[in-house]
Amino acid sequence: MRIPRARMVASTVAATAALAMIPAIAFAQPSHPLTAATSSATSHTTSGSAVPADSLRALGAKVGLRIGTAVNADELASSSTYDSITAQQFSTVTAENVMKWDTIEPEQGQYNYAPADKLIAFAEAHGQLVRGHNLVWENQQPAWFTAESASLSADQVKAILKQHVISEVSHFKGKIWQWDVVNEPFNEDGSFVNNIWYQKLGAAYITDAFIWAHQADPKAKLFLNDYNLEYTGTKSNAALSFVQQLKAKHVPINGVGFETHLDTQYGQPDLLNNLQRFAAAGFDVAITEADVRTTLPVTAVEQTAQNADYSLSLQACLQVSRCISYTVWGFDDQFSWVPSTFAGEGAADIYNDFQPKPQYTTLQQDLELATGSAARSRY
Ligand code: 9MR
Repeated sequence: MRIPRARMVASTVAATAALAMIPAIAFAQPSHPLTAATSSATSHTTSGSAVPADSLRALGAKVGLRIGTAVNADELASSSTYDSITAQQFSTVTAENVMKWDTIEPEQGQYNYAPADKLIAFAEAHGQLVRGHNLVWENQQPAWFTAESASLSADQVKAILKQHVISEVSHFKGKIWQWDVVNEPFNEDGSFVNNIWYQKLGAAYITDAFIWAHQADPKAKLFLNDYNLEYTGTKSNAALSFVQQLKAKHVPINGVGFETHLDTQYGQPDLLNNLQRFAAAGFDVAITEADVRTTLPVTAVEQTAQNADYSLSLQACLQVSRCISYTVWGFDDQFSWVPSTFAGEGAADIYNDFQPKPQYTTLQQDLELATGSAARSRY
């Protein structure tokens, strides 16, 4: 699923050509009132539970950076330890799965918002902002759609996509800080993923999704989210070129999410350079799915490499004022997506069995060191 750097090849033709068809539409770039509303909740969450002064969220608040986690809805509903770590350590949460389309609309026209609504209620109770993940992706589509999609006309596919985006964004209107509107649209060679949306609609599906999301919640920050943008190369070059062209056409895109699923065997990315160049182009940026997997069992050498990768990603974000959140893709190895995807790899998270690992201490220390520098306005 994550593709080694060595396999990347060059071609950005499709990404560039597709933009020629985008109409010019004027949209304001919104800020979000939720940001200011919860910015001072550092010693207590709004529900009154204590936030330790040395927690990631409290230390992040001191330097103006929200620290987040993806949340497993089943654990949130069943484990008080999971809940208290989520509340105490993080100031933003992302639904790991329950805002994806297959959960939201399991039968056409029948909506299942309850699991995501519970997460939002949890976030509101604990003074956290919510990253909405995600609206348009080739994975985790409902079975009713995948069963019929190939036989649908372009107009039918477009109507279904519009209905989905507008329905979901409208339901959560005012409650989402950042939306991952389009998820993982690029191949490693810079071309567009040939998903059903691209097959039927071309790259216009991306433009339309941002426009519809903005219409449904004009104050949400709208993101394009992808992996391997951390590395300077064909994929990140194509993504930068594409989002710049969207912005030039006044398509309402605010930010770019860098997933940052790292693996010690592939070496370190030049993430800082990439955050900087997207920020310089006028985009908010965010680390949206950080984890660092390695081959099991973890040796001392690999542990050191994992710590270094976490440190690199956090420090890169800290150095870019438009990097508005640093989110780990789950905090505990018990619930990580990694072992079932990469045989023999794991230990990617900052806790195991609800105990903080050296990776946690690394993030904590980096945030503590950063408190010596001036807090930024992004919080
Ligand atoms: O962590 C998610 C896992 O529980 C799901 O089974 C998987 C299905 O596609 O998606 C995982 O999350 C992905 C995220 O939504 C997008 N970026 C890659 C993440 C890891 O695969």
